[in-house]
Amino acid sequence: MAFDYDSENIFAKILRGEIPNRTVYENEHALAFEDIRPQAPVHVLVIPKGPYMSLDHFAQEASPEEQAGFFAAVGEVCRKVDVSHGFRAIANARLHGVQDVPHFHLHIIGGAQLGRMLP
Ligand code: IU
Repeated sequence: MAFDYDSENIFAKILRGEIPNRTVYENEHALAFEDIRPQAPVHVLVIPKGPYMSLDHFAQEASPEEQAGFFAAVGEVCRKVDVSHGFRAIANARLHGVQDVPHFHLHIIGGAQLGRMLP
């Protein structure tokens, strides 16, 4: 499918420094920050710095360097926050995935026992 990135989305504004965020970790290719409406004691969003709207867009079109930088950031976030007992990583995509912000983000959720998602 053709991906149509909207550069006025809120995470693009965060990346441009137009809106503040509570940064957990940053490298050349990714930014990780605290979710403003945390669903658990740990709720961090990791986003690529490039204009990718969803996980499939990022996986199909980001360069190997961007993808490596993104996953390095995920690793650093997991080192920094308390997810020693485990966590959940979620990427909602588009309409059926109930994605609200159209810039790819991985939710890292943990710090407490989570409920089972799938039967
Ligand atoms: P979703 O995966 O697109 O459905 O989730 C978007 C998340 O972005 C959601 O958890 C919001 O609380 C979060 N968020 C944020 O951290 N800062 C913002 O300014 C906005 C949304 I708007």
